[in-house]
Amino acid sequence: MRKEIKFSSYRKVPILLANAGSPLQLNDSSVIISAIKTYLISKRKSLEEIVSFYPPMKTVSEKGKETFEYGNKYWLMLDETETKRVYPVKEVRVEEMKWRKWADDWLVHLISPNVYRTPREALASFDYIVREGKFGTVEGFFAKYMGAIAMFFISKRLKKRHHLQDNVREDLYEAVNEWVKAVGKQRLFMGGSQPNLADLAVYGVLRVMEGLEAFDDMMVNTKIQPWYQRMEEVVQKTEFTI
Ligand SMILES: N[C@@H](CCC(=O)N[C@@H](CS)C(=O)NCC(=O)O)C(=O)O
Repeated sequence: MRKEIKFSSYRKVPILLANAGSPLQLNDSSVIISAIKTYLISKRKSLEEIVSFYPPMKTVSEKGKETFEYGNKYWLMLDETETKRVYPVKEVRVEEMKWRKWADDWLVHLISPNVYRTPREALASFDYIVREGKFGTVEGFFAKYMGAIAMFFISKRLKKRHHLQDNVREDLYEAVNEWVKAVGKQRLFMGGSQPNLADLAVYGVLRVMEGLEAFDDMMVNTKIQPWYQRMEEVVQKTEFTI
């Protein structure tokens, strides 16, 4: 909730607070992932040092709206030996970056127009949000109905802003099939026998829709299911190899 992130000048979630000697705040899911992954590979570097490699860049629009973008956000800060170990060939690193960016710049924008597509779907989405969130009974009731109505209309604006097709499901189906094609038949994940950060980014976006009509439609109408199931198994085991 907004009141829970009052302490922060960065107004979006996720935010990661790390107790790294002095408290440290990391913003933006891709920066968080790049920083943690760098930290796990290169234990010599402190988290403070790593975070300094992802500088925030603030832009202020004509209307005075502030937005943050972060430098190097898909780049892991590795030395030569670490790079050779994690990315035996350069193409693997380039491919991972390309698809992480694709997940952030395109795939993620398909969620809202799809899960708030109709008033019924918008209500189902908010029913889920309210059930999972920390809402009181009255607060939850209002959040559900007001939220669903607001997001139904906002999602139409987002649909226009990101140039989605009239039938927003089509964009979702095309996107996930494009992803499945990029992974190909020769490997289990884009990362090979284990997921890489591109697999993780795509899984993270799609997982948000679980339990909703958009997710079920996607499972039935695309080729994503086998890869998604493999991801689910690996993530549940929490056995990521570094
Ligand atoms: N690129 C950012 C996007 C963060 C983002 O847009 N978060 C949404 C929720 S998923 C949010 O906090 N929106 C509130 C707002 O924009 O005021 C990331 O991946 O972390």
